[in-house]
Amino acid sequence: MLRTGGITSSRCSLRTAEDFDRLAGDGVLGAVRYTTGAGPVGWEHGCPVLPLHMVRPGGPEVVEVWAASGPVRTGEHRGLHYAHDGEVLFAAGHIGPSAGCGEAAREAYLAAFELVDRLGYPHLFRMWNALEGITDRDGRGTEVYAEFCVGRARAFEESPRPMPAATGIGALGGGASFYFVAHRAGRVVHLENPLQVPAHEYPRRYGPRSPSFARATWLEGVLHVSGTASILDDATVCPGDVVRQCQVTLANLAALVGRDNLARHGLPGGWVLRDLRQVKVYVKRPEDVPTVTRLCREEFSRRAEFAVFAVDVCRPDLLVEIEGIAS
Ligand code: 3EB
Repeated sequence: MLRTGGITSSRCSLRTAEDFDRLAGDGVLGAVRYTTGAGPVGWEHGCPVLPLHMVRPGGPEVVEVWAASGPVRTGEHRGLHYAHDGEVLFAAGHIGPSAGCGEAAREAYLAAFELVDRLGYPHLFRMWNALEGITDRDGRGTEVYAEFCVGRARAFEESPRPMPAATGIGALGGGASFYFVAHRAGRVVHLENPLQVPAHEYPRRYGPRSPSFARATWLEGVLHVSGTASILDDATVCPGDVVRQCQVTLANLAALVGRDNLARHGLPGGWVLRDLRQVKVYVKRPEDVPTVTRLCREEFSRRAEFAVFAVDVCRPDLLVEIEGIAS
């Protein structure tokens, strides 16, 4: 059964496809299928479900399920499918083809901002962006990810608000999609990492507009950790070396979730890597999956929910990206 406790217990869990189908929508706010093909956002058992093409043929589908804490209301708004329960709003949308997705990303983000404002869930606390061909270049040499960052930055400029924790990651198909969760009333604090330049302050050499996200977002005792990679200050370190990139990434995560960094942001408590209760790992080269899995297994708890996807990462020289939830 899904736990549908208050906001202090995290609402999101990783399930098998069979497990999710068995729920038949009971207690579900929304879900994301990390699956073998792309498709439109749809309704399943009355819940919004976003398919992301992240799994290769024959691989197991993973379903990220967001639990509802009470009666759910659903709707559609400018291409977004959403559900809310009075505490949390879950919404997902297909941005469109990823080549030249800047303007579509701007519109999708502005639609998202309008939705959270209108429904009264102003505290965006976590966003995910999946981009097919994320490191591909268009006819004029502009990278898909750079183009996406331009549109997203414009939306935050036109409708200013704090930037939440996020993931920006490759997908095997399906163009550009995104999903997010927003909270009605809880205390939300966005965190940076002392070992990294804030992403929104990255210098121009990484793209005309820097990425709009925080390194983590704390919501009432739950820490949502952004996709984290082998970046120190703003630079990729250990290019070509997946073991060392994984170690740097783990050290970045430890610094981000640790007591010192929480205190720096005026927050109580703190965590070590073994405390993370959910971990999602993205590995650029499929052949590196066993190595990265082994290194992660040594650091994270056996009890943590754990999923690994072989998909591209946003910089050509980044081999691994890891996100998670601590509570
Ligand atoms: C980085 O730290 C690695 O563009 O939303 C991580 C998390 C990354 C989110 C995003 C990108 C994003 O810059 C990439």
